[in-house]
Amino acid sequence: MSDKGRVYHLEVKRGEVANRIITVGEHSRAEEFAQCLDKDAPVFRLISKRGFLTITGKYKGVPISIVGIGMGLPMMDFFVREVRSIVDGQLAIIRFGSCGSIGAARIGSVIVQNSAFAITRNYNYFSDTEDLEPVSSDEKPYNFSKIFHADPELCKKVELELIKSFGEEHVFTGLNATCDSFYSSQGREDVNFRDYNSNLISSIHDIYPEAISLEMETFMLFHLAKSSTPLPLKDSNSKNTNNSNHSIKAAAAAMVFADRVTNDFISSDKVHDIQKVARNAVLNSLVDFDLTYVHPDDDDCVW
Ligand code: R1P
Ligand code: URA
Repeated sequence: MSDKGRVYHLEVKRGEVANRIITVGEHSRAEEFAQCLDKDAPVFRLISKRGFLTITGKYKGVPISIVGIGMGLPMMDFFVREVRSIVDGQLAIIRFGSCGSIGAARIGSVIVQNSAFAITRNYNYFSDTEDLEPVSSDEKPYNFSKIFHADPELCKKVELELIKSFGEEHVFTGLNATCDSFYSSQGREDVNFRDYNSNLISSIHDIYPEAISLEMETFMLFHLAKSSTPLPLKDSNSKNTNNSNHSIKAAAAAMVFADRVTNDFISSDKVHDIQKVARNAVLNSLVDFDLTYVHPDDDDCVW
């Protein structure tokens, strides 16, 4: 943190980020969400040198932030940890991203990711590789983590709002795989590299038959929410440290851009059509969610 109280990569300080946050990958998606902010309240905007875009304003009178973080697990880690360090009280974070579908959802549908596991390249496996075949070893080329869950209440709100906006037939809910590459660990074959991933999607179905989407950030959000230090309980004698008291509540949904079953890819016109409908649904679920304690409204806040 700088001597002015700004965190290193997002460059925001206390009072510039609200307790309720939508996080997206692209800046243009963040700006599309920002068009819904109340017109009669001030809007704060900051792009950091490292490419994080933070927009803070009000939606239906409630302070919210929209943060564009770019792509991948480390960017989610920077965002969650740095924001956590400068906001008092509980955080509700909804990721609205894009994904590939490995199940019944076709392009243009929306997937509510109620849980996630990580698929990471096992570097050790590749260190054993000689010429074209890996040396026989017990290692597997990709590691699959355990499953981490969204906050059930926030997740349900997101699901219900999306169903209200898109209709039940276009909204799917299920397990997501967060991958450390768009290519190798999502099972995209590339003649330029020996990735040993031709069976990856069938391995996912063997290990987690309920997995329906692939993307690159949601697992880290759920994992950090679960790892977040519980807020002090109002009743200080209670030993309850269960999930309900975690300082970060998280949920996620994603538009299906790539259909990995039919090999279709979405057009940019369709993306805008979905975002225009989804943004209000996601924002409504965020402002409707109760938080136990929020950053106090004071003169240092941008809202
Ligand atoms: C890959 O194209 C990117 O799209 C998905 C993946 O998670 C990855 O970040 O999400 P966003 O659309 O939010 O960036
Ligand atoms: N984002 C991903 O990570 N994968 C896809 O296939 C589409 C969007």
